[in-house]
Amino acid sequence: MTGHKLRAADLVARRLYEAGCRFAFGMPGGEVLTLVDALEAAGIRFILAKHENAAGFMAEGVWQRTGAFGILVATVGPGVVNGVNVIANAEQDRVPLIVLTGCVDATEVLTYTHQVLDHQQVLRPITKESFRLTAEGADVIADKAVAIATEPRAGPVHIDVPISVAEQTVVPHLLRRRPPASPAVPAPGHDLERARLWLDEAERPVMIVGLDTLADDAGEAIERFCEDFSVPFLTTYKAKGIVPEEHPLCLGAAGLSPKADALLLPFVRQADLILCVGYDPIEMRSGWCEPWDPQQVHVIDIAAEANRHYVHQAGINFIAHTGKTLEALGEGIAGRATWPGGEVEGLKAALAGAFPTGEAWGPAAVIDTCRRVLPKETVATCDTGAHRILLAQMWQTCEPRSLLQSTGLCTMGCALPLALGAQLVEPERPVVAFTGDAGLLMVAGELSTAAELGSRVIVVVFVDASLALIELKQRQRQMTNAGVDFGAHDFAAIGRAFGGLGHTVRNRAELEKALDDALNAETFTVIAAVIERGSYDGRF
Ligand SMILES: Cc1ncc(C[n+]2csc(CCOP(=O)(O)OP(=O)(O)O)c2C)c(N)n1
Repeated sequence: MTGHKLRAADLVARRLYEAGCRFAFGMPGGEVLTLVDALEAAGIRFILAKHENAAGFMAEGVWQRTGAFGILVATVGPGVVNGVNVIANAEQDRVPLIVLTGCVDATEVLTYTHQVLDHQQVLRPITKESFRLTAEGADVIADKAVAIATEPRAGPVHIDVPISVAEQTVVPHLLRRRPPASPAVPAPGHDLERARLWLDEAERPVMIVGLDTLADDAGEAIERFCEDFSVPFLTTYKAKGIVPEEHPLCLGAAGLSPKADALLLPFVRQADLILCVGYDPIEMRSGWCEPWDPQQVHVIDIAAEANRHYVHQAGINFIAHTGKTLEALGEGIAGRATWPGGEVEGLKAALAGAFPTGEAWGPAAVIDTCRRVLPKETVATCDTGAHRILLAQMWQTCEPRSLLQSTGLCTMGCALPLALGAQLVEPERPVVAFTGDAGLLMVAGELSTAAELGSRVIVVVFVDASLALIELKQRQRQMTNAGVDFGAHDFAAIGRAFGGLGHTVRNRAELEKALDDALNAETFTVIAAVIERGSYDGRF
């Protein structure tokens, strides 16, 4: 198909629009102005963030809630390197992200050095692919970038766009489009038959559900399989809610909590069949390294990619769609009662006891109060730190992608921008960002973006004037207190300074009132929940 000529930047923008994108985030410099112009012309709204890193998390928030991958725009030199953290996050957290950067033309670079660095060399180790746009190849590069970013496991793809190439006009090659691949299912044969036999024999099966299942939309298949074969399941933090967590077979989430691991790992080690379903161990801490002996127990691994991590091993590995594979495994096999000693009920009771909700005040009381007051359909985001470990264990979700966080890279500074992205595409849904005080200080400038977007995000800050998680580790190692405590600031006033509401709360009743006000507010709200230093001790 031929057509009239377009700028190369327009071809990229049109492909991204065709793929469903309606928002791009970033901070422009002169080198990306043509790109911004092309995105807007294609129907993709460009939103100015106050830091490229936050821009990338806003893009992720949009993707998590709409399925349309995000776009990060960064300008030459400082703009690109400011985005490194969120691009690495997209790679480790399996987030599809198109990174558009502006660069100086190859010929100019021969006699010009200001701000010039090799963007591709910086970003290659943390992207699935890095392209340098050519005018004639613009359409194909855009299509390849979309395909590579979105195919499992998803991740970031970089397109470096030389200034003059963006402007060059070319005829599009619209026929060079690659449709997404059909889901893979296990081929009939020895492995499938053996796996079915193991399922048929299992008396103590357990399932570990991970993030590939989100991409596969496998929630219903998992729920049916677990019910049919009485399989208790635990999830990683990212997979929380893939089956509503109130399900009687749900053992909650595993990830960063030693307390939870101390209960979950021994249970998993008692199993006679372990089903790893879309389980990507990048989310897990060291307790989950070689947690079982595959010679001693039947382990079936169903994942989007071959096991190159060697964090655990399985007797049978399927690289396939998780939901379809469970269907193939279970076909024609009769279910049976499992775990005859009441181990599942015992474990659930022990887990509930490990994370009590009854304290008068403190971080667990903040989480418990928020969970009770905020509507069930609330989307929550969470930053990195002590508060997240507790929250990821305590915050029950009833749908997938409703607790957003950085679980692979585990970076600070993600909760507020993730929430802004999520709220942008679902303005009617309550969105709450939980963050430590240091994490909020990293991205406080985005409260300005919250105001500009008219966002009604609720930001709950755990204020203890401390890097609680690191302070705890320092103390546990009997080291001198150094570099982990900082000033107590008036976060409510900071919220008000940016045009939102601000509340400081010191007990459950004040928090309830502040949440009620926030739910009815026309602006964003910052709720500063003041807790004691050291109040996470023994909590997770
Ligand atoms: C960008 C980044 N820098 C440093 C760290 C290491 N780190 C992990 S948790 C943490 C403390 C966070 O403090 P705060 O936001 O106050 O949360 P809290 O631990 O008090 O809940 C730090 C510094 C990180 N994960 N990410």
